[in-house]
Amino acid sequence: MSNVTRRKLITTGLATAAGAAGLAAAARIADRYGLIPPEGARLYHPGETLTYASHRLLARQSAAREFARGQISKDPFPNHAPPDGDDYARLRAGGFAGWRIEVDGMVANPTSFSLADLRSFPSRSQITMLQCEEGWSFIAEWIGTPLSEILAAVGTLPQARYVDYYSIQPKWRQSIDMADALHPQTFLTYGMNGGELPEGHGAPVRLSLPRQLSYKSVKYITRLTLTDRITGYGGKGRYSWYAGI
Ligand SMILES: Nc1nc2c(c(=O)[nH]1)N[C@H]1C(S)=C(S)[C@@H](COP(=O)(O)O)O[C@H]1N2
Ligand SMILES: [Mo]
Repeated sequence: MSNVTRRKLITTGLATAAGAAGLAAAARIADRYGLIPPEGARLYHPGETLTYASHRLLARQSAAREFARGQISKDPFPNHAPPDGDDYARLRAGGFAGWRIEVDGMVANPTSFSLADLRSFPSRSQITMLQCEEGWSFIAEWIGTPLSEILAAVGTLPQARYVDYYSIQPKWRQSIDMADALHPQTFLTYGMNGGELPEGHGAPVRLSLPRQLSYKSVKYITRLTLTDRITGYGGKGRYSWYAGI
């Protein structure tokens, strides 16, 4: 091997090694600052990592756009497959008086909330866009209680890092991390466009997460569990965990 090709071989090798080491260092730093979504070690899943990292970096409080009342969509589309079984029908027939939202896991005071309980917390409204992963969207006013109010009331323990949430429809189980759970635009939503939340849109209560694709905005919420790890979520494989937009 001539000197020139040998030198070229070494410099190429060094550059490659430096590149790999650089990537590994970047991965370590990104991980240390909580910039890699917890869905596996996904520095190599650039889209997901980028939205997660930029949401976390952008003041840690990046907000979804809010719209004017006149921009509310005329015909919001309920992507609706009604909950099957008798339970939902029975609860609806009773005006949802018997509906409960259990909050348990890593909390000081596990609590079962009725809708009346929920309504006794501060009520907020926001006009935001619901954006489905399939490409359609609409703008609506969402009325509810910031999830942070509920988490404060039950005494979230410091080791809690995620909120798992469950629907009366078992396959719509999802999870978010504490940054999203405590975000001021994250609501437990019970009203829409000035009225009650319609059945098709998740009555009596759904999550609203306007910074994420709307499959995270689970309808017919029955339970929230605080955990220190992601224990599972619906649509794994088809839907990514974070889904930031
Ligand atoms: N329980 C439950 N939550 C759900 C769904 C569902 O079918 N069941 N669909 C999800 C999807 S994919 C979308 S796009 C939105 C649709 O919200 P909408 O019905 O209010 O339009 O709800 C999300 N939350
Ligand atoms: Mo969707």
